[in-house]
Amino acid sequence: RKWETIKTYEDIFFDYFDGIGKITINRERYRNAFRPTTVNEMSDAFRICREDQRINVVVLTGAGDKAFCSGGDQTVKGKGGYIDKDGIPRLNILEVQRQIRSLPKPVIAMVNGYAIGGGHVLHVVCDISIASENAIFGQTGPKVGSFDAGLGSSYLASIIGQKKAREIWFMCRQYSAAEALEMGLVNKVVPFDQLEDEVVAWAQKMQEHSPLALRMLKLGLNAELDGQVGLQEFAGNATLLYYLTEEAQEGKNAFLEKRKPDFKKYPKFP
Ligand code: 2NE
Repeated sequence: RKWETIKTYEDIFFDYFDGIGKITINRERYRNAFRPTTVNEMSDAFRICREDQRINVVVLTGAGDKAFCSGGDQTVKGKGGYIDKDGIPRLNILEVQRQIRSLPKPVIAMVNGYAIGGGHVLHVVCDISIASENAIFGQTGPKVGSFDAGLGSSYLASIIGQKKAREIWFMCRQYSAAEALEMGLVNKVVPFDQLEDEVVAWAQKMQEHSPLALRMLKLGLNAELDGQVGLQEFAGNATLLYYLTEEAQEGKNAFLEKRKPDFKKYPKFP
């Protein structure tokens, strides 16, 4: 399989193959921990994934065979957040979480090792998680002076249940891929050397299906949990579909032609 580079960055790889955009955190030295630069680059790549007409499915992973992502880079954690070259503390990973959630295309976490801390949250917010047998899952926040009480907790609880989510956060234990599968935290576990093949097969299967149908399903599943913001996203997509109708075109055309619109001629769908 030949991945072609979409864009070159400092901390991530961003590649394309057969309708798939693959974002790889490339900081093996730190178990693929993210610093603000990493996060800015991920954010840029996710924005491109949203716009690029060739990309139907996005894959998020980490470089090497040890870690998917070990969360925020503790070596640059200062007062108020993670500090980058500009000296300003940031927690910009939350923006990437929101990007993954609202991206109108499926996002698959290809979990190739440790998914820990903020790295665990990243796989949680992806639509699908496929893990290798050596993957290990867990939160460490309360042990290292941090927490993610947002999607990292509430969405986690909606996936695996309140008791288990509280256990994961309060105990800060590590869980095997088999345990993750058992609790519904991942969709499938495969041997490490089959991981990418499996993920690509899932991505190809999804690409046989209607992109608009997948898009509306993702947004509907989000909307159930996301309150007014979920409704706003869902409604935005309903507007998109409405703009494709003759009925909506009539409104705009009548305005431009300075006449009264005639909406009566369009079919009603009971
Ligand atoms: C990931 C884990 C369990 C791996 O353990 P192991 O034994 O395989 O590797 P080791 O030796 O711990 O790590 C290898 C090198 O990577 C660095 C280590 O310090 C070590 O460096 P050297 O000793 O060789 O110099 N490294 C690993 N993770 C790092 C990190 N996150 N930041 C900086 N350097 C890191 C084990 O390494 C581990 O437990 N890592 C820390 C996990 C963690 O606590 N992450 C932060 C959670 S908080 C968070 O991510 C967060 C949040 O809570 C809310 C919002 C945003 C972020």
